[in-house]
Amino acid sequence: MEYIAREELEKLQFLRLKETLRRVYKSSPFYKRLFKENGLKPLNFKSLKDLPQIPFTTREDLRKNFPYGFLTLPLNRIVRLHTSTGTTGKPKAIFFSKKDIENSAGLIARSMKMTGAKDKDVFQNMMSYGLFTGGLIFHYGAEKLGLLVIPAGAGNTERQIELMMDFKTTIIHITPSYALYLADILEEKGINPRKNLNLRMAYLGAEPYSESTRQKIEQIFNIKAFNSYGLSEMNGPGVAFECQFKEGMHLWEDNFILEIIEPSTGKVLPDGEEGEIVLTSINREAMPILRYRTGDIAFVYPDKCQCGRTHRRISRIKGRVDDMFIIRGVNVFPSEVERILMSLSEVGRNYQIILEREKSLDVMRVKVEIKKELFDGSLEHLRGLEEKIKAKLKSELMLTPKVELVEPATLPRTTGKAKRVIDKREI
Ligand code: DLL
Repeated sequence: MEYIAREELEKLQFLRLKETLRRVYKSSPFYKRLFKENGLKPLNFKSLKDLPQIPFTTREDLRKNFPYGFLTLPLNRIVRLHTSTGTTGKPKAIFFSKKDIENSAGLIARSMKMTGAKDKDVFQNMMSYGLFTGGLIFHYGAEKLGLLVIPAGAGNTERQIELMMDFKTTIIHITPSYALYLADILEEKGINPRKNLNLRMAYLGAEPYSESTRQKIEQIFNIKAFNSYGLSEMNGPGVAFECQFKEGMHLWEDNFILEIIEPSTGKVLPDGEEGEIVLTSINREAMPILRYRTGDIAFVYPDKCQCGRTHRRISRIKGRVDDMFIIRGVNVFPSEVERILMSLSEVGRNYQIILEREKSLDVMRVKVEIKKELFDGSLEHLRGLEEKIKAKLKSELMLTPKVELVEPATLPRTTGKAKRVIDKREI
């Protein structure tokens, strides 16, 4: 399936799309209504090109129809739910049939195999088990591929280290911010991750991070780190994954139809142009979602991957449409700030962006942890560095930030998804 000819892949996509349209038209309360309101009938879809006739589905739609408004199966056919917390209100609840669970495990197994995972590997899953998909969905996939799975979950870092050492863990699944936190704790305990651990790979995902952060993690642990993308609404992880060439993530197009749109107009953009990822699940039973606006910003690589797989690749996620903030007219993605900071060798592993208002002007203050080796009990001798960071941010972002250096390991650390931006402007 990974190397299927494009033409065959598109044929399969259309078959699965038709099946999905029939299913939602017949049984999903939300889509029954939507199709009726827009005069749409599954029979009228003659090719993939007809897909844009369907209006987008948004997070707001999921929220308004919470909890069961998207289901296409009765509850006796549903075996699990996961949720994803939004910024406000109720979480989004996503349901799985037995086949959906089996299928999502298959996509994880396929992704892990692509990176070179073997059944003799020891896999420590350091993402939260429970309502979050990063734990269980990945777990089932790793088991399917036959690895020894340690269901460690997130947090309890000392215990994680003990597990890694006792069982000689070779692969970890972890958020990039937790990986950096883990590195801090290992350092504090005098354990050298390059020598005292047996890691060879990490799967990093669930939040935006920069290429420099990936490289930092690879260097600290002496491993290969692969980017992994997904969202609860589309099973969770296993939507797109990097291959050995690590240039973009292959999005599994036999399961999802990929579109990139211009966020303000909804216009579909050609490959190569940056915009919002829109996904249609075409291999889900319990709760297929059509043309879902993910909010995630990326582009599709227009060329073929050296590995020969035919599923198109999406770029590293730049951020979410709603993470972007505007300071004095300049649009800033937190991931841009991160990329700039992490490219400086003096910068440590953590940072925080604070947005505030000074005399009715918006200001971006960036707190930056310095590298441990530079800290001698005071920050006084580092004024020059402060200026350097400020100048670098200013020249790349076109806005003048305030920069505040802080001691290593003093900013809040997380074992899950990091919250980097604190917006005090409304208060
Ligand atoms: O985070 C699923 C997941 C678990 C993906 C484990 C990868 C690994 P949600 O909690 O619903 O699901 O959050 C989905 O997280 O829309 C993106 O904004 C962000 N995200 C996920 N993976 C990446 C990534 C899981 N590799 C939301 N890079 C998505 C950047 C990511 N952002």
